[in-house]
Amino acid sequence: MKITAISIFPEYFAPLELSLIGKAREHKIVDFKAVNLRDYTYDNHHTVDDTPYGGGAGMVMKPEPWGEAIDAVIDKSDQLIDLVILTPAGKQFNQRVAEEFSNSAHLLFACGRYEGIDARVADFYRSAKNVRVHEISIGDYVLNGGEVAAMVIIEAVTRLIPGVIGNPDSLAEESHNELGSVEYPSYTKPALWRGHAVPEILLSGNHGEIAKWRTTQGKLRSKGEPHK
Ligand code: JFH
Repeated sequence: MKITAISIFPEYFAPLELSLIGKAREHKIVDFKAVNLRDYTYDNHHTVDDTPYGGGAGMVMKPEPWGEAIDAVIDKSDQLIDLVILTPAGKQFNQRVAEEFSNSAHLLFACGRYEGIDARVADFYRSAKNVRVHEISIGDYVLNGGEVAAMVIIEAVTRLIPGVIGNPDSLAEESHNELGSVEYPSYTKPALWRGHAVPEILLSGNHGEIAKWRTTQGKLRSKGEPHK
């Protein structure tokens, strides 16, 4: 999978070189690149923003640098591109969307700042060949830009790619997870810690009963109830 992030702060993506994606990159499973939007400005001040039409506070990102930067990515690629535009007004990201994105050949993240990107950028690429546009929010709160949201999505997506995570069993279990139903509480040694014992059933060796208990616990947990 190819992952590209376009941003005025490409340094934000330095942590992606580490840990999970670092391993995926080493093994050539994921090829990540951060692109500096200002490299696609042609004025002396490298301007990326301007005042909003219709008035109002803040600045809006100009469409031209975005068009130039996105075109450069598209022109270098012979694959179908999933262009993910981060916005607080987008469709909410969840595990299902993560699974959908994990099948992508090329994820391209457009990470805006200020009050976001001129809306015509999304409109333009919706009618472009070999591009699917996704306007995505990671939750109902407002961030200062799309970079952190893109990193959240990249982490959720890359761990679903076979070979990225070290433990294949843990993902197989999650794949038939009806969101929450396998979210049972986990325990390790010691069996007694500060007066809190591990639930006895987990020490029983009865795998059928353990599976049933975990299902019940997962359902309670997804309703926000504490385990018993
Ligand atoms: C982002 C920002 C929008 C709200 C015009 C009317 C209301 C501040 C780019 C994603 C999630 C984001 C996110 C993603 C990308 C950008 C800041 C945008 C407004 C705009 C205020 C710029 C925020 N899930 N939360 N936040 N911003 N205004």
